[in-house]
Amino acid sequence: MKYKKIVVLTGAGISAESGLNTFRDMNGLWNNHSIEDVASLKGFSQNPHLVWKFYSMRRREAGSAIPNAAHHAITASLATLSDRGSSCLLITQNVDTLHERCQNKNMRFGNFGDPKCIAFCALHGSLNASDCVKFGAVFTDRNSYFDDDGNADVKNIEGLFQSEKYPELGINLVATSDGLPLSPCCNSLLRPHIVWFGETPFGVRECGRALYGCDLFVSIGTSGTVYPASNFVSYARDGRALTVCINPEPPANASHFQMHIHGKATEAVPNFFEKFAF
Ligand code: BJW
Repeated sequence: MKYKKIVVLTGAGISAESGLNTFRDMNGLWNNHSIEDVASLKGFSQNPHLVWKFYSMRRREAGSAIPNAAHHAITASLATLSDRGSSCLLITQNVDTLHERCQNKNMRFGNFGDPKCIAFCALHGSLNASDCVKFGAVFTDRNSYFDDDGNADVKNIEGLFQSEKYPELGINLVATSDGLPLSPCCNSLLRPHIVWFGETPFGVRECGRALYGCDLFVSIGTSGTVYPASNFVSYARDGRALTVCINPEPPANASHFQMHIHGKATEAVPNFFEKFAF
């Protein structure tokens, strides 16, 4: 086995061929609002309707997308490498849950350090959950609260939230009359379970530890512009890993990589794992 400790990082580009826009495709703008306006706590505090309209649209788009050949190749390759004794970590900046949907009965994602599985970290959160703004309780929630025209869309809302902490509890949905979802625990607003600018990403400490100790780091479909993910390549290099970048164009942090594969994810990723990683 060539590589014993492997870390793969993905960004929006891996889901482009599943039909989901990258942030660069959106030109950093959504409906004349900057991404920072809809992806910050300040933006949410100033205009929760705007933010929920944006994430309702994102939930609908991600819900109808399906994983592509690149998502499947990563899962299958890391599962094989893990079966053969390598320790593997998949970190995604994406919130679209397409990696998670590649799990099957032979291969499930696990936590950091779980033996015989692929460790998985959704660094920037997930579109499939919401948080209570007051207590931080996390609820499974795939609802789209506003339709394409920006109107409150309460008729299709699932009437039940599930708390990951208390899965046995069925909790009835409450929403304000103008469509904003309220937390089942205390009636405060719910917010999307997303890491916004200025907030601490999930699992950074564990990711850092894995990056310093890895011998292969592969970055796929990310522009290398958003910290801390943009620095992961440097952590891996400090630990003397081979660093590989798969992207159609050089990302902002290109100079930190030793190997560049220029191409689209659905072609370049399966090729890379087939020819190089085993
Ligand atoms: C293809 C392809 C194909 C196309 N195949 N590829 C100044 C002020 C305030 C803050 C900062 C500041 N300077 C730095 C900061 C920190 C800030 C930051 O980095 N800001 C920069 C914009 C400057 N970062 C943070 O605030 C982060 N938190 C933080 O730093 O906390 C402190 C801390 C750190 C560590 C430990 C403890 C504490 C939080 C960042 C949260 C980012 N959130 C977002 C939005 C939420 C998610 C959502 O709504 O979806 O996450 S921003 C957005 O960017 C999203 C993405 O996950 C992220 C990365 O984007 P990505 O994936 O790279 O997409 P694109 O579009 O940029 O690139 C796509 C690439 O694909 C391109 O290269 C294409 O070529 C390629 N591509 N088609 C393969 N077919």
